[in-house]
Amino acid sequence: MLTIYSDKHHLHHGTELKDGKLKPCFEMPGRADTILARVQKEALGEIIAPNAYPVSVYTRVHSERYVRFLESAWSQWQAMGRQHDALPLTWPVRDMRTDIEPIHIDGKLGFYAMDAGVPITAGTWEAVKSSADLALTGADKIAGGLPAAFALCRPPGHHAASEYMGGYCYLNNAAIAAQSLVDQGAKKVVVLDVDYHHGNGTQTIFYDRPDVMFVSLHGDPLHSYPYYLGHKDEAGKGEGLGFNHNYPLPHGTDWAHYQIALADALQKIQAYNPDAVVISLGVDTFEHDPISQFKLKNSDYLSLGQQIASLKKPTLFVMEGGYMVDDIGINAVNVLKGFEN
Ligand code: Q9C
Ligand code: ZN
Repeated sequence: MLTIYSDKHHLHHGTELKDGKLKPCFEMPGRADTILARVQKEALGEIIAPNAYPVSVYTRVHSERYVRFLESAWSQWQAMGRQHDALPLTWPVRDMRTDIEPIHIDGKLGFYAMDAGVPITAGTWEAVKSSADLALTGADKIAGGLPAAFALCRPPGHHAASEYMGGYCYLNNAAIAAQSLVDQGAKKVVVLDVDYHHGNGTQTIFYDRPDVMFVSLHGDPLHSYPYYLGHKDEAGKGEGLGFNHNYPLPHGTDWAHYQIALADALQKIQAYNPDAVVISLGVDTFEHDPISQFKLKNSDYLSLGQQIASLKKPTLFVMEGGYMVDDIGINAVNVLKGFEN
């Protein structure tokens, strides 16, 4: 399988507020390095660099002012005389004004964020842009007739919506790629999200659309981040009603239980009969993931790949989460190997 990768992700490494403490993000450069090393070790296939795309491709799913904010946040933060990572600390909750964008950078950070897990540093924008470009390059390959490709994205994207960042995500790489496939002629695209966390950003972006179906298996939001979205009754709205499918699963879910939900999800996807499938590939469903609560084993990821292949659709894999750095290379590449066998 073709892999698309760039070293630019090294430009992004920051801190998050976790358990009441400022800590290095679990989402760290070593993650993509480990996955790349495994791609090479397993001789998965050719590895290419991404093309560069204009901001106008990102604004197909993100608002213009949000993308401009991401681009300029670090310089605005620095202009305040601050040198450490930019993090939000105030949010507009229920009954406050969200129709007026604050001018102060602290106001802007909370306005465009859902949590304090999205540090902005000197190199963040360049890394974020490169990550989206990996997914777009993959989408171009699929649109050009390649049956499958792997965009080794970092930072991840599925928690980012049209106008907010969160959970280590800034631009929604999978959504940008899915939209690119539509813009290149696909009539129907599915985003299947197998990251442990619900892909709230992707769901929200496509919630009222019938041409991009979102399907997600994830930790029940009653107990797991992102907490405020990802319930079973979220089915889409307007024209998009019936084109959103959530499978919230309990703590401790192992492959035996996971595959039952997966089979149901794949059946819905097959019935929809998409022109292409984008997989939001998180491997934080692993039994030893440090921040998640499922119990998948190394070999289960081969089965996951096989199951995805049974759809027999052009498939773009977009890397999302997975934090057991020693094993994420094995698990991500197992999905890709399982898909190809
Ligand atoms: N620090 C992905 O797997 N943790 N994101 C709490 C506040 C959030 C995980 C956030 C975990 C986000 C792409
Ligand atoms: Zn995740």
